[in-house]
Amino acid sequence: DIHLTINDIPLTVPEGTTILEAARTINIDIPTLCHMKLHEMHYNNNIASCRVCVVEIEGRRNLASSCSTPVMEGMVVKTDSLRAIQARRAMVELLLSDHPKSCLTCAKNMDCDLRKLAAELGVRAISYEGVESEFEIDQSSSSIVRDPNKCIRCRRCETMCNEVQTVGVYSAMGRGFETVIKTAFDLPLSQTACTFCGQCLAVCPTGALTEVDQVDKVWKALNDPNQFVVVQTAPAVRVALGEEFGMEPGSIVTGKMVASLRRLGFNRVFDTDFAADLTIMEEASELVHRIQHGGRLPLLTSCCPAWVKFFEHQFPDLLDIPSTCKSPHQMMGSLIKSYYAKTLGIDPKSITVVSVMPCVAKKYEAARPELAQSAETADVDIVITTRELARMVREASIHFDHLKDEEFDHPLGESTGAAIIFGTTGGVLEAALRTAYEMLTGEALEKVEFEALRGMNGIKEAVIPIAGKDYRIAVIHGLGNARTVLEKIRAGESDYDVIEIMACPGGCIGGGGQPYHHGNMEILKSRAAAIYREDRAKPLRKSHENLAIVALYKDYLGEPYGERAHKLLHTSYTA
Ligand code: HC1
Ligand code: SF4
Repeated sequence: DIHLTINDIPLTVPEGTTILEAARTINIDIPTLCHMKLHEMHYNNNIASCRVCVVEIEGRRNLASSCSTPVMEGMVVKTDSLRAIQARRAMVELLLSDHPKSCLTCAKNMDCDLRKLAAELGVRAISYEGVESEFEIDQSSSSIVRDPNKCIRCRRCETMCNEVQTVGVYSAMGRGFETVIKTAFDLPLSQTACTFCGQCLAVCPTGALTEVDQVDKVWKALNDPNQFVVVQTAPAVRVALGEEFGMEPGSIVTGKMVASLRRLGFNRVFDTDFAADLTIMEEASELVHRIQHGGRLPLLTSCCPAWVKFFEHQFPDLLDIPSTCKSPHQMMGSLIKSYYAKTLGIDPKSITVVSVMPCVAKKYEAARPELAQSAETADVDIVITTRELARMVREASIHFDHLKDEEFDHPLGESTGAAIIFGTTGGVLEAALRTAYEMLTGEALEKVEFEALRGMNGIKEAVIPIAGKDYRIAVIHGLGNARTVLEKIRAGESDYDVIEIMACPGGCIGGGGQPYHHGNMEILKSRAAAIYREDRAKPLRKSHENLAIVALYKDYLGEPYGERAHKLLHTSYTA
């Protein structure tokens, strides 16, 4: 152990701790811009480039970056000396000298770390005359907007994309203050292997990376008297939306969310959870079919669009192993534009389907042409993120936390506990097992929790005996972890039967469209805990017990994994 003092407070910390980490143990939060470290998720952006975290160390002439300097025996550190504060202020001024002064209208605005830091440090004027760079804004994709003019070269996006996701879209070109973060050959994002997972924008401290804003498109549909506007909400939205209105992470706001959507003027408020139950019916049937007919294993889940794009780009030789199930919100879109349009007697072209998702890749997914039933109308017309919904609620001056709980509309608003857990890593497979077990054994599953599939480990494994056979299961989140396992499958070195893969660390609760968690793992854990609370509180916890689903098969779809189900609920992949 190492003994030192920080601001005259004596403390003892393990060897190898940085000054930044040591200070946090005594509630001194030294500011940082580039630093990002999460042990469980293996994020580590430790390039000490922003120098905002500098501190004074007795006996040393130069200030030290606290994020990269390990503690030493007897060290005397001052984090709040005038010199340290002035140096930090100067660094922020320098960054601002080369930064657009458009804070008032910036999409990141209240969430921008640079703006917040300028305020906290009392930067009142910018004394450096910098030449502002003029890069083109990249609006080529349906998911992400890249404004390199707002980039402060912290390299967090690079770490997320290259190390955590192993997609490798970004790299730094040039040196020192001339550095710019570019895509390879400076290509627009739409022409790179970007999966649109949004993890880069989730950690970007400024407005350099933001989602494609579709709020006004929704307002337009809501104000069009010829459109019947239906909204659906993803499982993970209800456990995070409250944070946008100052509530504690892990608050469950399902009822208030539904109430706010009705206030906004949606004609029907449906639940993606209904479609998650439907996905389980299809995916569990597909799994059982493959098991009983000698089909190819492992089956890989297919509800995460960033993961789908990843395997299409990186593993084109394995396109026959992912499940053919569309993702739940796309299944819901298909049903609304077919079955439900018929029920209402409305032309599908006069129905606008809006999905509220924790994800920016869902915007790209909804625009994939093969997912539409006809060339004239998409199945899902508009996707907005959790953050965009929060903004609509604010724009409409709705006092969110005072809303009384309301219920989803019937029948596409009915769901079980199996559906809600889709929102966190491990949930899709746990839900699938609850149904597949009963399909394979014909017996009731008593204990519905599969604890081995829960938690934040990047790769979780379990062997689960069902009907006399052991099934090898893996649950993976983060695309880098997925690559590791996919390479084993490619090499014939893996014997899994079924694997769940989600692109974002934590699963959908950590999606790129969620309220910014600023790298705080505790927030993700609280959201996951809320998901499991919601599951426990549901009277039904197995997808096949959802009565609205049973009725849908009886009245319209026919058999699970049957002909009509195939036409509406399944898809195929292209390299
Ligand atoms: Fe997800 Fe899914 S769980 S992919 O994370 O399968 O986005 O929440 O809506 O479609 O249900 C996201 C979440 C979401 C789909 C479902
Ligand atoms: Fe990389 Fe994901 Fe960002 Fe695309 S969205 S650049 S894959 S981190």
